[in-house]
Amino acid sequence: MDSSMPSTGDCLALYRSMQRIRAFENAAEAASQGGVSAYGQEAAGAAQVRGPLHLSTGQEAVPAGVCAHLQSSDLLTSTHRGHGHTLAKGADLTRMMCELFGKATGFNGGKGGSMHIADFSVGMLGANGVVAAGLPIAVGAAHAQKLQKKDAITVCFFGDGAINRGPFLESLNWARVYRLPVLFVCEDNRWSATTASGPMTAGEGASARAAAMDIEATQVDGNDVFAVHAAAGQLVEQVRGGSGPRLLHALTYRVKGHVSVDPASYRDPAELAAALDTDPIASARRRILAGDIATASQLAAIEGEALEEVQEALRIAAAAPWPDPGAAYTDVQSTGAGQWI
Ligand SMILES: Cc1ncc(C[n+]2csc(CCOP(=O)(O)OP(=O)(O)O)c2C)c(N)n1
Repeated sequence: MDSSMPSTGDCLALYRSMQRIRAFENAAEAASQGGVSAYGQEAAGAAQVRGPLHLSTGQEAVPAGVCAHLQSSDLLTSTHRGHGHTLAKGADLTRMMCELFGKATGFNGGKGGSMHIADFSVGMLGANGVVAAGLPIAVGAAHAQKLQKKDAITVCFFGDGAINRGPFLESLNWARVYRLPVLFVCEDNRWSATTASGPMTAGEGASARAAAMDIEATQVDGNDVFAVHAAAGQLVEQVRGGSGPRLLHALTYRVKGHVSVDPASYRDPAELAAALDTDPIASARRRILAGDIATASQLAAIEGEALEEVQEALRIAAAAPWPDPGAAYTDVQSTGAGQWI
């Protein structure tokens, strides 16, 4: 077996994790268009998911490889592109689909949608529509873990665009000064909405900025799930052991547009074509087969299970009840009184 690969069980678990994320997002995208999924299954009727979705297609190896090392007591903050983080952290796939459908059985009772999904029961503290806003939340959570002398750690996902915002600097500084148990994970997909990140970023990017604050950083091919798994394993172990913060800089690529309704006509088709050659699921499949770790039919079965699970989630979400109209007046804060209603 290729020595850079983990055990058979871990290889297949990573493959399954990526397939579940891909299947979920393909189905959610189809449901948002009222169309047909990439697999030919009908998402009946008009759009069942209202509003555009930020899809992480092509980036699945990063959450799969990192979250494989986490327990449900560990905490995680996410971004606007958070379906993969949420699933890899162990949140319920069907409840996430219900949330996208706006149904009462969703994680936020249908009020949050894709960009506000949270599941505290598995340590998923929330997606976040504000770029870089997850960083200070993660650092606060990690500070609480340290004060409470917990073994748990916090993982903080953010994009390459987020490193050009102030909260990145503030959060890394605070985490280093207090030696907090936090792993920062930069998912560098080379784009910040419609702007290429490279020309907008001074210096060498996330790893160099971490180094400037005395935070050890590792750069990894974020489309190689086995490399992400190995690198994240080392960093998680260090952070759990009391090293203080670490940063993982994962180089990947955003295959779809910024949102599901964005055709991304601003980018060079050759760039996309090159990126598709390094698709993390196809690459993992090739390596698993070449290493005789599993057969093609075993991998097909894993993919089939993921597709079935998602189809069942679509059925449940479609049949689930809408929130009671009265619920619109709950979970709101009276700004004058500072009280939750
Ligand atoms: C503070 C803030 N500024 C601008 C936006 C608009 N916006 C949403 S996503 C995005 C790009 C973020 O790029 P990156 O952090 O690399 O994440 P990616 O979308 O590539 O996953 C921008 C500018 C926002 N949501 N929040």
